[in-house]
Amino acid sequence: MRFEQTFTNFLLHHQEEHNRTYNFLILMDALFSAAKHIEHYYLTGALQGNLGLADTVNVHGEDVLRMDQIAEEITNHYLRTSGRVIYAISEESDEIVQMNKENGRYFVYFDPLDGSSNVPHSLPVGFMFGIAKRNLEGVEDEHLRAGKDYVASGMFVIPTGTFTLALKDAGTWRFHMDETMEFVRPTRVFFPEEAEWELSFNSANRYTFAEKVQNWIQKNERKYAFRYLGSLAADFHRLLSTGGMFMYPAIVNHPDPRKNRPEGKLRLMYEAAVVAFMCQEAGGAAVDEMGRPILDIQPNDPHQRSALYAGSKPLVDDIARVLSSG
Ligand code: AHM
Ligand code: MG
Repeated sequence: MRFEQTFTNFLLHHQEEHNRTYNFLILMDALFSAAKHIEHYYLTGALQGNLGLADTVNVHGEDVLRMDQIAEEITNHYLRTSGRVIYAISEESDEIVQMNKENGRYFVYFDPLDGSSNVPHSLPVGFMFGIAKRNLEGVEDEHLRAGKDYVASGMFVIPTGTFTLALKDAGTWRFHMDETMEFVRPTRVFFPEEAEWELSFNSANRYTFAEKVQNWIQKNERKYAFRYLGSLAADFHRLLSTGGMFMYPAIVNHPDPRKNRPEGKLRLMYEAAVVAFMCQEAGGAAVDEMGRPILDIQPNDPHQRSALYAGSKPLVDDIARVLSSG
């Protein structure tokens, strides 16, 4: 018979090797329970009528889908009952979601269903999260953490049964769901050397990007294949295997100036920094519209946005030089 190493076994060994507690395992168990339930509701969503609108708008003024609400409720339930979370920040909640102020150990920043335009089609979406730990040496002031202070970040690509987790100073790892819905076969991932690198961005927006970004695209795009699913987790999942660069630049030249997004579209704490942390642990890099490392950006607002350029280091370094030049 052939047996696969389970995620729990992998993490148990990791924690013991580094003389850590089992609290992180309990937190991960909560995230797995949430992901499996979201996966179930998504797989059955078309037949149950759960892939449509919920008749409300979120904190960002965007239409909320029924699945957004379901995924949010599920995740908050499992995080809260784990007893390990001080508070959570979710794309779907304006307010910080208070959980266990006294005895919690972690802060969790999450987007339970990222890539909303794919939902009506049952195509891949992401459940993305970043995790930071409370100050164990002194008073905890509960400030918003920059990506460099995360201890882990990860993403489930739903409903594909794949999961990727980056652990601080211990790599980015990929897992697959087996026939019992267990995540198994830890496989370390690194961005590959240039071979079949891909570029991934919404090409319909290209004339709305800053001129220097448009010039960079024009100069470089013919060297690479182009892929875009419109779901950050799914697009980034693919890039981790092929190498290349995902971009969501600032929108600064829209013909309708009201539609400009000079600060970018993606959310820093539970989208951009989550990807940037996985990039770093896989040997890649991620920067914002100024060419600054995403992991260095100190959030002032839980729902702050950022432009994102993430992927293979030589490509990201190249565009960072362009972005940071006058
Ligand atoms: P969402 O949180 O509303 O789903 O938006 C985030 C998503 C990302 O997953 C994806 O990379 C991007 O927005 C797609 O945007 P666009 O449709 O403008 O290409
Ligand atoms: Mg999102």
